[in-house]
Amino acid sequence: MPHYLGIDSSTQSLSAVAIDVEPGPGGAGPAGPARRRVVAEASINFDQELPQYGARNGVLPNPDPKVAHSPPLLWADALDRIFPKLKELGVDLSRVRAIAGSGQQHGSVYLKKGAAEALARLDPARPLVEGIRGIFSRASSPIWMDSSTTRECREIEASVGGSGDAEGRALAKLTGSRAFERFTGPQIRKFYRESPGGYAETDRIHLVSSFMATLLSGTHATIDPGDGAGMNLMDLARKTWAKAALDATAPGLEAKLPPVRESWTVVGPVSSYFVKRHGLSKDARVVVWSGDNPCSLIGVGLVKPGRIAISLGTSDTLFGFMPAPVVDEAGEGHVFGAPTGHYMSLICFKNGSLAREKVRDAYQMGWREFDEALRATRPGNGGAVLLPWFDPEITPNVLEPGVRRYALDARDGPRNVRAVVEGQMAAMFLHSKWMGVKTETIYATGGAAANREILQIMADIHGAEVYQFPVGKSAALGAALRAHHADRKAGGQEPAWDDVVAGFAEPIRESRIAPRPQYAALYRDFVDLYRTCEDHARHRATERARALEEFRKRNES
Ligand code: XUL
Repeated sequence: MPHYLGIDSSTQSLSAVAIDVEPGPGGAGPAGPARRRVVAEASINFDQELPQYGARNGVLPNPDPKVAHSPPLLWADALDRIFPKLKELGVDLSRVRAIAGSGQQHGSVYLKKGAAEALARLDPARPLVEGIRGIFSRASSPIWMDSSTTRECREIEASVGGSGDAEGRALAKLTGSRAFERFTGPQIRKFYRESPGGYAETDRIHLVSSFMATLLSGTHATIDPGDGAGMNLMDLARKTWAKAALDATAPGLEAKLPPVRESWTVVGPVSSYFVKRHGLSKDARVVVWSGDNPCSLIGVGLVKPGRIAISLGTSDTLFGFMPAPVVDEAGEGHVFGAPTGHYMSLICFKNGSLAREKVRDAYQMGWREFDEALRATRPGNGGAVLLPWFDPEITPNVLEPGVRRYALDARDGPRNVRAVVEGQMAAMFLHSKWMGVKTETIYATGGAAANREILQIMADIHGAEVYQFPVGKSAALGAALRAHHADRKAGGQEPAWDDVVAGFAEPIRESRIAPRPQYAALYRDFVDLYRTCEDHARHRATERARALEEFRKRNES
């Protein structure tokens, strides 16, 4: 039976999921669940297994909290090391028919002329990193956690929309998002401004996704509309580079970018390095990689409208399938391409798992104690609110980090634990309103989705039922499913997405967590209170005090 491989290059780790799919009768028909299975899941944690790159939580320490870069060599090294791990787990790599991948979004990799030639000449007897040390025109890669490009954001928005367009509406309409600090275009502009020589020396700018596909295939890979939309450079409707955005960003940029191609594009066969070093078949196809969120959309089976997913990972994201783009023109949301050829809506919170971990660690707890704290405290926390802005926040846009506590004693561990989770869930509820979806069901994924106490709070605050998934690595699984889809397309079939995801990306029925009706009114008040605290942190003290009083009057006996 052929294997399909999905690899997820994320902020703190690189993971792989290998699946088996036996074609139905005639090769194209739907295959039942019995014929589909996950063969192996493997992971490399950067801090634990590759500390020599000096990153912490996958990011290079920097005195400026707004700057977040990672070493691209670290990602390449992890890619080289995942194949022996899969082999150890019994995966016969020669049976892999196609590999697709998922990358943390927005991060960029800068390569000199001759990079592809160097990749074609790699010596399979030596580790990958030894052969690619010289290909970079910029040693480190700005990643999605970087928030140091506010100036460039405003410049790009003004250039595309004119000086009257303070909210970046024109750019949002064109590219799916107003300018965001972490997006690739503003990052490229900053590099061009601060290091014009380095920019001139750069022959190709890749996303994390297209860089990894380039390593695997030994040829410059294309970018798909899912990840391309996270750059503030792609015309969302046409799925091509947008001239106005390119011109606003840096001179000569188009020549440095790989072209945008559909999410099922086959980049080429796997390079001879991976064939000889790791025993992959020389016919194995490398499929264009996409962003982690577009891949997760597939990994949780969102190939039709009507449901949303929440991913609790390094970043927390909330996303849903969209048949046609509806852009949040002046807001905080994004529209990306979906790997099905449609669209997806998304909001992203930077203070996700790292914020939960910071609170856990501050009170010397493990996850068990964290859960106990959630069980021991009351819904609504007596009106205590914590704004979890340990790092600069993306949603809402908060550039000066700092945790804010309202009616909450910093020494009270259990209530702080509840406050961080309730705060995160309230923020998701509030800031997803623009999507206009009445959420009845949420698919939960990402590491923290294993935690049912957290999911209960999610269900209660959103007033929606929540489901878990058998495969936690939804981005890597989604990539494996994309590999399968692209392989069938390349073989002349027209696989239906429903069929592609069937038997894999299905929630566990028995995992259903229902919202508790007795807390519905309380959490409505809590969300209001949370909103006023957010506003207060942005200077609206009076309303917050009134809302707290109101909350207590109604909910405290
Ligand atoms: C999405 C975003 C993050 C990264 C890292 O816009 O910035 O979710 O993709 O996972």
